[in-house]
Amino acid sequence: MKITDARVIVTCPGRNFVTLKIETDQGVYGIGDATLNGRELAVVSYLRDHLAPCLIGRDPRRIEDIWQYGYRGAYWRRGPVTMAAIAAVDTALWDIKAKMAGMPLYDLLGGKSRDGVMVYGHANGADLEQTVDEVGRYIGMGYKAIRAQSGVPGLKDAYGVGRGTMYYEPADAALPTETVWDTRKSLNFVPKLFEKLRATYGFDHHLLHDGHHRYTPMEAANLGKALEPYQLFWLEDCTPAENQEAFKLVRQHTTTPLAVGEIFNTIWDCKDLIQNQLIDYIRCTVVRAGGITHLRRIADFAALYQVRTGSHGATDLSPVTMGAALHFDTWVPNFGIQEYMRHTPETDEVFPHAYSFADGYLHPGDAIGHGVDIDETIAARYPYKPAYLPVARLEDGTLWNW
Ligand code: CS2
Ligand code: MG
Repeated sequence: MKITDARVIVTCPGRNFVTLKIETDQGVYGIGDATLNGRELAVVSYLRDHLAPCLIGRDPRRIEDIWQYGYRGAYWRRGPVTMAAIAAVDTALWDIKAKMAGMPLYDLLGGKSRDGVMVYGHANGADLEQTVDEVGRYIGMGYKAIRAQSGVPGLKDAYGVGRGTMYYEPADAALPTETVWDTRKSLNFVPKLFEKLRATYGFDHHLLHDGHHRYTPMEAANLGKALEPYQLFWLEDCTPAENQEAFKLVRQHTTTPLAVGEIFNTIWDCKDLIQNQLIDYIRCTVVRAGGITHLRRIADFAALYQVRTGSHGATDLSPVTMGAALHFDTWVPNFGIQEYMRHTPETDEVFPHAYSFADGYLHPGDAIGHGVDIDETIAARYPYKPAYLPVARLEDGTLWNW
């Protein structure tokens, strides 16, 4: 069996997606996601100009060997561009293997560990009242877990506050939008939001919050402590994690569960966090962290330390990543939760998929492979459009973490 073609498809049904389609001499093809929000074309070139030509003629059944070829073989290891390209190849190859076996991918991975994948949705509002109402709306839709982000009094454009209600999309301009951040105002406000949420809806639902890397370790410790009475499912990205040791300080001060990992690319980015039990949830997902092959390695390592998974699932992860992640989530023993930000109907039309939402759970469906395809005719109607994530500055103009 041989790979005959590896083609990159770029489409922008409201936001940019980069998709790899690998074809074989046996007529079976596989699909992988390679989208890197705001830096899409770098991965297009990596795949089209560098990795795809090396795949032609290889045996697609040798997934592990091809993964190692992409990782060790480049000499230049890791990084978001390389790992997104490797992920796309790996995801497409698992799709092919599962189709060859005539199985849904979760069966090939080891079979179902659960009946449904608990997801969390995004409730966000311009202010406290609107956010409280939004959480109520998500509860009404059947969600068991809800992330709450709100506009902060005195701050324009706080992180996570969308323009619409269902389809929040931060990459909103042809050049980065500039937003303003002030930690003091946020620290003063966020505990009040969760106090109100618990007073309104009680303690039956899981509530989550994303700090989006904006706090220093001591500020994060302070926030975690202040949120303890409201029993969050997790506090996400409370501080940047390039220095994994930073989480030690946060951990010493709070029992609020900690989650991190959406911008990690390999097991090396989370090795110390996991083995020192400094986090509770590891949020790496398929496209960012080298595909199913590498994500499985991370999850198995995390299981030794009772760290559970919590795959990133924002709209910049295409339905292909969502489908693959759901098969992974259905199998992985140490599953925690899956993020679920809905794609627009235009995106769903470009990527026909077998997964579906019911009662707070996503189900991968029983299609063979990972169950997500790309309709190239519809995709061609939406050409690439430059779009960047915003940047954040402190009130005095200092560039901060968005
Ligand atoms: C966020 C993302 O989903 C999340 O938790 O942190 O929305 C993130 O901002 C985007 O994926 C960036 O592309
Ligand atoms: Mg996040």
